[in-house]
Amino acid sequence: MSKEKFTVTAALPYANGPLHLGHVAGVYLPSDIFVRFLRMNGHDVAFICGSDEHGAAITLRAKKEGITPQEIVDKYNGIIGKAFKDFDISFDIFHRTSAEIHHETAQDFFKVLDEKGHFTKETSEQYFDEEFQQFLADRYITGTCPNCGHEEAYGDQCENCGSALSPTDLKHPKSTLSGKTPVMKSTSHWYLPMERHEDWLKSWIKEGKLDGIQQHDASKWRNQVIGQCMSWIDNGLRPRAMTRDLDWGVKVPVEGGDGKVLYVWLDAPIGYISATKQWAKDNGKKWEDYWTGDRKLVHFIGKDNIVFHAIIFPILLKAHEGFVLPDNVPAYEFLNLEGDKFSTSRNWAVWLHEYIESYPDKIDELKYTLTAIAPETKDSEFTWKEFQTRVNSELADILGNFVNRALVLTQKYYAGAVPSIGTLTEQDKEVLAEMEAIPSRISKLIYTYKLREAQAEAMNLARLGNKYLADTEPWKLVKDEANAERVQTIMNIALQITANLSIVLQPFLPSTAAKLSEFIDLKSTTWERAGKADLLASGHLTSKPSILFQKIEDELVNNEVEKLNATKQADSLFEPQKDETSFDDFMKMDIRLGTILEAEKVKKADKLLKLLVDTGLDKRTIVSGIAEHYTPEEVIGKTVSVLMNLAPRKIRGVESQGMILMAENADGELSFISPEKGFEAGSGIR
Ligand code: B3M
Ligand code: ZN
Repeated sequence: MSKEKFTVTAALPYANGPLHLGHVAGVYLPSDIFVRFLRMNGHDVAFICGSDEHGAAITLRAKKEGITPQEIVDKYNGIIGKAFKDFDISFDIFHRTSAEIHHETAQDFFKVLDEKGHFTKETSEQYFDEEFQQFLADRYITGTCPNCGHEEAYGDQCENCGSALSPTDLKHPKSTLSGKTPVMKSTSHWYLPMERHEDWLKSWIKEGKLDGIQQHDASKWRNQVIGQCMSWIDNGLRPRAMTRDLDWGVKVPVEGGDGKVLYVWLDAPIGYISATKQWAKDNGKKWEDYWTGDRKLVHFIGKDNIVFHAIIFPILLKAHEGFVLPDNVPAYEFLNLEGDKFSTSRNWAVWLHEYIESYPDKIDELKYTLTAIAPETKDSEFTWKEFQTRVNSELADILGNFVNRALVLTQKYYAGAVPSIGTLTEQDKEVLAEMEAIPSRISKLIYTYKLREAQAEAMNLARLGNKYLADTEPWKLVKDEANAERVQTIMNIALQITANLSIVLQPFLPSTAAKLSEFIDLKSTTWERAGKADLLASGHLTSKPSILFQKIEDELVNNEVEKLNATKQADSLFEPQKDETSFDDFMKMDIRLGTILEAEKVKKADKLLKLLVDTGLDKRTIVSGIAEHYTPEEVIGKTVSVLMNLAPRKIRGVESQGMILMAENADGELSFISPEKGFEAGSGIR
């Protein structure tokens, strides 16, 4: 293939949580394989990523953790960035959308579209939370998905069925701020009238054509990508708001934009451009070269991001003018984990950074497994058992075994020097022909985004070598001096296969491939050389190998599965552990023992008791929701735990000055938390 220019992007992860294996298998690993392969083939590539630091995903998380959005994005940008580095994902840049250069780029982009008349300004009724006096961004509204009935769909999409939604599509909408049903209130926003773009989008997506000119090879687009786009378009494109009433994000840079920010799905994809600018600046390049001309722009994403990358972003790029449109949008389906969906809130996940911490020397083992099961065309599943099988019976027993045999025998017979090749048998010729054919099969698969099959094809070369040695049994032949030349030929071929492996495995298992090249001292490992039978000259010195893959013990599998099951059990009986709090925050709570002096029912409130409590400092009134569990008589005289400095609240007209702390078991029964020794009221609790 002639040398081409690629700009490859991997979806910008939200900086609102760590990465799990689903993200890795469906975006970051495949894009990395693709890019490594392109680089080995001498193409001009920029590999772009960064964290997506705006949008409600961030502010919601900040609220949950009780810290500022800036603290949230700093924290997760750090965790995610480090995990990518440790996992050896070879981005040219991992940038962030909170950067100054991004805000400028996104604002300029918006201004250009506005000036060119690509937006309409419309006033509409939007959901508003009256208790919080705030318009609700899509993510702040949950409700029932009209398509699949999932009860916790978000206002912009349903994570269960993947469909894109608008807040008003949801049945039984609820504000995630107050938990209440929001009301409608009017606000004005900039809209992208997507329906204006319907005609060209259709032919561009389906046939790759724009104004009759071929832009991309639509046969390389995945069916589900074209399918999802077409169903969106066929349902009728509508104007979509490109601004939001929020204070976290890129400020709307034109008149009337006060208090509004750019819609995160306008802001984030422009992050690819601003990241390219930063990278170009750092490396003395021109960023425009990476977004114009005969560049192939490729977006690796998860299936829930399809419409944003294959419809909305292309509309924006084209409307702005001067940008290439995507050449392909390889989207991945979802990865499940041990029979269930990955879930951050239920902690049903294998977190990448935790995996790396536990198994720092098993990076390629995970890469191999994730590529082998990648959800390319349908959802797939990760299990620890399968991980073990893939590592033990494929990596260790086939690849590791073959390489070890080839190199150890070479040490033993020839003190590490590559023997010369003699007369070839039919079998030798077949093996060499197969070795020669494999790299072009891999290429074809990678250029059509079939990375799973491509890796299997690379492993076939190890299988071929392993079988070749098992069939020819040089260790038996060597016992008879008369076979000396035959053994040399066999070992030469085995070593050429090893050398080829160090090339074809490189995109998939970079560190293993590097070890292989080191064992055989192979300097040039460009793809061009793959398939050749003369990669190692006779007399060339190889060295003693170390073990490439340790077998995975049952214990590891059992531990990991147990760890997951423990979260499930905890999940079913009790609430999951809350997010970390600081010692200082804890010390702000004033908790003491108090003795209940008087108790009476609150009128017309079945659940409430009004208590008079001696706290050691004073006697105060506290209203407590325990009336369904205790009668007034039962509680008088009890010494219990009291949260003293909770802001006073009026409950049913009675001011409550604190809170009685209660334990609640799995059946929902309540119990006071009373001292085990007879301590008096006023004793502090820490
Ligand atoms: N952060 C959504 C996601 O992580 C979003 C991708 C942005 S790509 C420009 O699923
Ligand atoms: Zn749904």
